[in-house]
Amino acid sequence: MHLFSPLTFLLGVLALISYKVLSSIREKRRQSAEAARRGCGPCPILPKQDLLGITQFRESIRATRAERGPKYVVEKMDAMGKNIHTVQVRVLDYDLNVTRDPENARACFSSQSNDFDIGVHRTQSWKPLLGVGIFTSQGEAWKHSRALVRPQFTTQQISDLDLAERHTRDLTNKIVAGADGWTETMQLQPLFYNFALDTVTEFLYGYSVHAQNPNARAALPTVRGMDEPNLLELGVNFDQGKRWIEERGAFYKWYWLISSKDFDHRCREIHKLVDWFVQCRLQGGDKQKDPELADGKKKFILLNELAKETQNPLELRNESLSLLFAGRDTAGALLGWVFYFLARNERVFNKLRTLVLEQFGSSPTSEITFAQLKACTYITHVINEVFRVAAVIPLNERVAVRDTTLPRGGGPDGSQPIFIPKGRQVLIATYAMQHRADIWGDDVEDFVPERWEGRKVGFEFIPFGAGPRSCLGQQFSHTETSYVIVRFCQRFDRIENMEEPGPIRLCHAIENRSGSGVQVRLHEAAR
Ligand code: HEM
Ligand SMILES: *[C@@H]1O[C@H](CO)[C@@H](O)[C@H](O)[C@H]1NC(C)=O
Ligand SMILES: *[C@@H]1O[C@H](CO)[C@@H](O)[C@H](O)[C@H]1NC(C)=O
Ligand SMILES: CC(=O)N[C@H]1CO[C@H](CO)[C@@H](O)[C@@H]1O
Repeated sequence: MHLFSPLTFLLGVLALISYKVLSSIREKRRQSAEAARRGCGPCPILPKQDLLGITQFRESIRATRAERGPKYVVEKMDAMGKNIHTVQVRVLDYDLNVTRDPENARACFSSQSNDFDIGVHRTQSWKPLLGVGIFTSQGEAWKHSRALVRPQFTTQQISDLDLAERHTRDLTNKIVAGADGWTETMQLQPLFYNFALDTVTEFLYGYSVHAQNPNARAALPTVRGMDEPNLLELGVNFDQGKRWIEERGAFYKWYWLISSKDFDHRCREIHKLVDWFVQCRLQGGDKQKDPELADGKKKFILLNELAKETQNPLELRNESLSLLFAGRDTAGALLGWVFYFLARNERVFNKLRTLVLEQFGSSPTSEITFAQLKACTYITHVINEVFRVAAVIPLNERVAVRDTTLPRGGGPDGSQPIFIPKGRQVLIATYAMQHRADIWGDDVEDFVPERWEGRKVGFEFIPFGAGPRSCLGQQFSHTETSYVIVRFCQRFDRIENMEEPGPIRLCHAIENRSGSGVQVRLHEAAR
């Protein structure tokens, strides 16, 4: 007997469709009643070129591939009006709100608001690689992770300049000048990614993968039940794994359409390697000695501190992977952008170099202290300006965990609040916010570190996020970046852009780097 004849099937489908339509109408009604009750005004909607919103979807993917994704967002908003800062976008049947209004960003991020959390799409697209850790969890699970990880980022632990010194030395050793003092034309970007990977793996696990200098790698201890890992593969597997995650992220709620054997393979390999670090720690107990420590100083290793709190190998894997992910490519991309702009702004480079030599001396082996790095405000202004113009993370997101409002963007002049129903995703377009002439002035597109003198910033500049989920690695990355800047300025007195002129290419992954890398040649200072 057939339980489902074609007719019952058809009736079933019809019933389902009418149910969907009805409940969607009911939900729309509920939302407008709720919006009216809260005194919300309507918010501008990006004009749809077609009924389904397919054009929008195609356009945005095309802009991303052409390495101008963040600029595309600015243009779309400008096209609706220079003073329109919050819009609604419809991608297929998925509604999004996009904002470049600092007040709305404040509402999404600030600790007063419990109405927003990170979206479930982020968790779902990243989970196969990262597991569930501080970067991917929500609600109570996130609170647990944050409480576990946060104490490890105290000033004393992140100001270990020895770590920065050793890896910066490996970095500058890669740069060799000829007889006339000039290097060949070089691509700096991969060097910075390797530098960042080396630093963060040593900080987290106590073992650098030494991507910059494989000869420096010491023999690894034996770990019962595990093969010796190939540390060098970590960077490659991470890059490839991340490409899959990006792909999944770009498909919003259809992330699950993207899956592949290669992705599974990358995840497995990464987990195997991290599990080796974890087992090494768990089996070695407190007696685990770090093989790279020569001078008897006790080195801070984040995994060791976590292991005092939990012995669950999966938790140790998940939490440390979140940190590896958060800390590697962001730091590499930032360094790339710093030298991208220095190579194009001779005045800024010369001023920076003069100040660095004044404060740190001209010898590339001079001692550098944490206090000195903090005191050199021009370095901070340069880094801020790099963040502003290039936006290492050009887009952030939050999802409403309950019906709520954003304070601005509604009504004819955009001054009324707007209604955000539970589950709605809000994209916070940080790049767009940092390119608003009404906030930054008419020279908004120029690279001018001086604009930071005496400037107080609010939510219009949040390169590290803000509020309860703000970046834990901010100080760590500032120290690392400043350190590299100082050593470069001491060693080189000129940096020349070797790339053909052309528009800035914003290769937007999760973090964003220059699409054409950083092609320069450097001139060694005379000694
Ligand atoms: C240039 C370097 C960096 C940039 C631009 C950056 C940016 C960010 C941003 C924007 C967020 C917030 C994400 C959100 O709102 O959902 C974040 C979170 C985070 N970052 Fe960074 N980051 C950098 C370096 C680092 C480093 C070096 C580490 C660690 C070693 C790190 C660890 C974290 C962690 C753990 C979080 C998650 C915090 C939470 O959700 O509670 N970051 N970062
Ligand atoms: C977001 O979109 C909804 C409709 O999908 C609209 O009612 C609301 O006003 C928009 N809010 C923002 C912040 O754009
Ligand atoms: C770690 O992440 C994996 C997914 O990769 C998940 O199955 C597991 O439950 C997580 N474990 C802990 C303790 O966080
Ligand atoms: C780290 C890095 O550069 N990631 C990716 C940036 O985006 C390009 C193109 O989408 C990828 O090729 C990179 O792997």
